[in-house]
Amino acid sequence: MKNIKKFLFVFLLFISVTGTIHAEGTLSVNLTIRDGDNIIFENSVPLPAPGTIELQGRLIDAQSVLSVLNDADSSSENFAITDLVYYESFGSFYIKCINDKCDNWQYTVDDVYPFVSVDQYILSGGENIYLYFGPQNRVLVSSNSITTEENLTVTAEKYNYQDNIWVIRTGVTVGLTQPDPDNPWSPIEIQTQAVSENGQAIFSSIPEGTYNVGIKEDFYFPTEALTVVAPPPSPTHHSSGSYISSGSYISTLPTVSKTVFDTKKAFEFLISQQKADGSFGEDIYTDWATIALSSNPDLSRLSLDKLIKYLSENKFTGTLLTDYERHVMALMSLGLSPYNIYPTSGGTSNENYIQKIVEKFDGTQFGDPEQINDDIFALIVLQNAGYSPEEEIIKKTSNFLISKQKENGSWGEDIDLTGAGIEALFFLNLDEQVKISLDKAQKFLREKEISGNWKNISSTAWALQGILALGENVKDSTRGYFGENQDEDGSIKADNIQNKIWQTSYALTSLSGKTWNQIMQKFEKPKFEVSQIKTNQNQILRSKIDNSHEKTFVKKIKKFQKSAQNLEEKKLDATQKIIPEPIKRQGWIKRLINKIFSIFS
Ligand SMILES: [Ca+2]
Repeated sequence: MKNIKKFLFVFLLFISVTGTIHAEGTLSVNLTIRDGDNIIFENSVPLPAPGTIELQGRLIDAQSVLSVLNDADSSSENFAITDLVYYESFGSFYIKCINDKCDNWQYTVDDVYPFVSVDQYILSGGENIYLYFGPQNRVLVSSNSITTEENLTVTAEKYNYQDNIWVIRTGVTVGLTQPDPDNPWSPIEIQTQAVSENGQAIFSSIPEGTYNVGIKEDFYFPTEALTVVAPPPSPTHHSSGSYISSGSYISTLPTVSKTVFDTKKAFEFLISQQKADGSFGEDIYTDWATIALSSNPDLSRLSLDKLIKYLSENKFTGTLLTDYERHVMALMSLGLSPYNIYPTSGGTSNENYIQKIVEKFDGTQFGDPEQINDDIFALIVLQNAGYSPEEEIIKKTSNFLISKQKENGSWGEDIDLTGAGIEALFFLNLDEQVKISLDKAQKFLREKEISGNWKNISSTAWALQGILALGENVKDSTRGYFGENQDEDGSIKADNIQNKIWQTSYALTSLSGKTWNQIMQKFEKPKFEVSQIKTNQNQILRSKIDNSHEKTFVKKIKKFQKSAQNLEEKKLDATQKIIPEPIKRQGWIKRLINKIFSIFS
């Protein structure tokens, strides 16, 4: 009781002090009212004296937000509260319309969304009040209508009302819901997923039906509608829209009949070309076919098993940096480690491919300073191999890539590279500079698009990689384009069988709706540790390695190299196991670790 009295005393003192200040005419609040691009009011408004005012026959606090708004309304010609509604059930006023905009006004005080209505938030002077029209948060869906075979990318965003832009929202869960007939206030969650640090969640294999897509934390309000239908059953369908170069959709009447690409038949063609040893001929064809087949394991399980065997047992013969990068993409698509830490028995391919690639970094860029494709694919590979956006090698390479971007947004005026470049940089899109680069590149691709394609199969496939990375879906017109170029045997038409394999692989990969990054499995940087040791000597070696610090590492390794060689000679059964964990130290220590492993190979 004593405390309450004390509080009341302080409170009354506070009121009397603030009242005094007001009497001297010094108290005011800042008010900004925004409707999209337009600031319709921005000024300081005097805080009325304590007391009450009458609105619609009701008394409200003269120092409430509503009272201040009412004063601003009276003093400004730019805005007017055109519909103010009182709800008996809540005992509160609600600003329904300002000017001609209704039902979606939000307000903040000092950048906080109050939990009380505008007539019940009492001001004390000096506050910044912001009133804006439109939702506080939103979700974007890559399409409102997809088939069960397509992915749905959902992006969570929040409105930055001070700058009138939408920014990524993280830390929330996206849900696909359906109404619960027994409980109108709580929908049934069909699928949920936390958003990534890019504010995105990707859903696949969504059953046929209609859904509302929203944010769990917002109690699924507002939502986007989603319809999921079965894939078109007949070989023909009608185009429902086309893209114009300005980047916006225009509706066209469903008059153009196009051939749909037959995915199953294309897979059957590709699988039919697999050789007895599991390969598809030369490395380049094998690698691209591997990525394509990995995009849909359900249709190519046996084929993938043969590829795993082939790639585990046959030495890679590539020489160029880009050969290695492409090959690693294939390995990772199959779930084989690019650090090659689990060589299969009798295998010869126990090579650390990531090391091979990283060695080609010259401090600024990868490989040839005149080329950017080697940099693009280095970024694509490394982001799936445990490298984070914060690492110097990633930052420098992305800076190099951005420095090579043309004014028109392309890389090398080239559609293919621009598509791949978007995919390489997208994971860094929290960076402002990268965001701008991605926007420019996206604009370039849109400008070059002709009715859903980019002139030829490979350019269309690579452009799509960029488009998919940005969270968009493959359009019907694009599927139609691939369909028009499909041969009777299921392949993409080409002048020889190798090119058929190559082009069909490109087509299948991009039409899967998955990016290379999504097809590739993720690997962490390994920390090398020898385990499952069966001999005393190995136990000693292991404990020495484990206990050694970096400073004394070299010495210890040299010391134990000899005994390790002995082990090899004796062909003891030493197996190795890697515990994935980031390695911060690079360079010499990595080479050293490799040396240790070459001992056991
Ligand atoms: Ca380069």
